[in-house]
Amino acid sequence: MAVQTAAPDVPRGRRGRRSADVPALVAGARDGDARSVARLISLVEDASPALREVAAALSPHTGHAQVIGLTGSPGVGKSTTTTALVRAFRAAGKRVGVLAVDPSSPFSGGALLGDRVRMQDHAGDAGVYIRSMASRGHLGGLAWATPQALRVLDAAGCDVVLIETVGVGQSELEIASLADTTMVLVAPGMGDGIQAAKAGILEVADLFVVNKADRDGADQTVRDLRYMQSLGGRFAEPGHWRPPICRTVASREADNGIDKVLEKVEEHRLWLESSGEGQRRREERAAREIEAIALATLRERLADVHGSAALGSLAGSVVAGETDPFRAADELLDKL
Ligand SMILES: Nc1nc2c(ncn2[C@@H]2O[C@H](COP(=O)(O)OP(=O)(O)OP(=O)(O)O)[C@@H](O)[C@H]2O)c(=O)[nH]1
Ligand SMILES: [Mg+2]
Repeated sequence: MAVQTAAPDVPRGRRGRRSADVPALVAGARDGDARSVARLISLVEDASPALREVAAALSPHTGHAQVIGLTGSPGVGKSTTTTALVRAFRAAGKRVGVLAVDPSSPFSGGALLGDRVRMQDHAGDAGVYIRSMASRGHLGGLAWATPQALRVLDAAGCDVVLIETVGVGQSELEIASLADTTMVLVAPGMGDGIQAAKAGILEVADLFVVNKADRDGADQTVRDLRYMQSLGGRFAEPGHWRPPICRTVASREADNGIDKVLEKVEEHRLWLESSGEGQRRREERAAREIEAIALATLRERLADVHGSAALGSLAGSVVAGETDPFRAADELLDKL
């Protein structure tokens, strides 16, 4: 893939102040220029003034990528599995984007740095784009920034985008819900199955992957998952997708079970298409995105000088008993 553009890269920390040549960046990204992709992601995740222009320029080129989410407890093997999947998709000639999202980490080092090191496998391959995202510094949070980064990778021509996120709480579930297909990884002996059920992760799984199947207890973990599935859930409805359970040893180069995972992902993709569920999920995703943007905009307006002055005077009226907080809220919304 030719490296094409000469778009200037703005140093982090001063982003957004210098104006970006958005059309050139989008053209560069579509030509596979990694620096243009990086710059576009920075512009969207930092909510730069160019954000709207970027979003408008990207939208005609989106809707192509197959989005696959990987979630699970820390250390279960998400990055290793991601690396194995990237290898498999590359072997099939696909362009691949990877978003490694770490909602729990306020720092940019630690686990993410580890991810980057392991991902060096793919360094220098122009058909792979890898980006780590941590919660620090994002105006609207990761739940807001991740779909925007996804759009950039989609528009840049990625056939597949893999999103890795640690499964520990609600925001991860939101991020997982960005995916067309969500894989929940568990490992033997980690008590993951039970934890997963608690976290509601069972509900988001389209596919279970019992990784580290080379360890003792893999059979038991599979049985635990089957048992939990037998208790019901959305997949108990007729015609609904029943999440298959695959075993992998992601750390092995060959005979690692990844082929089976890919097979199941493809089956799920076909089911999404034939059942209409794929379209439904994409629309729901877009609806949430619109809602998040609208709410962020409202919050911004509330915080600006005009909004906070109005809020202050209404608060006075409520304290004085001249109005109630519900009427005051209506008035505030009218003023905005
Ligand atoms: N025995 C065995 N070890 C594995 C397997 N897959 C991954 N590992 C090892 O497990 C450790 C954690 O793997 P990662 O891929 O970093 O796990 P992760 O889920 O991405 O971890 P975090 O991003 O920190 O949550 C590494 O030392 C891997 O080499 C496997 O199938 N079998
Ligand atoms: Mg990882």
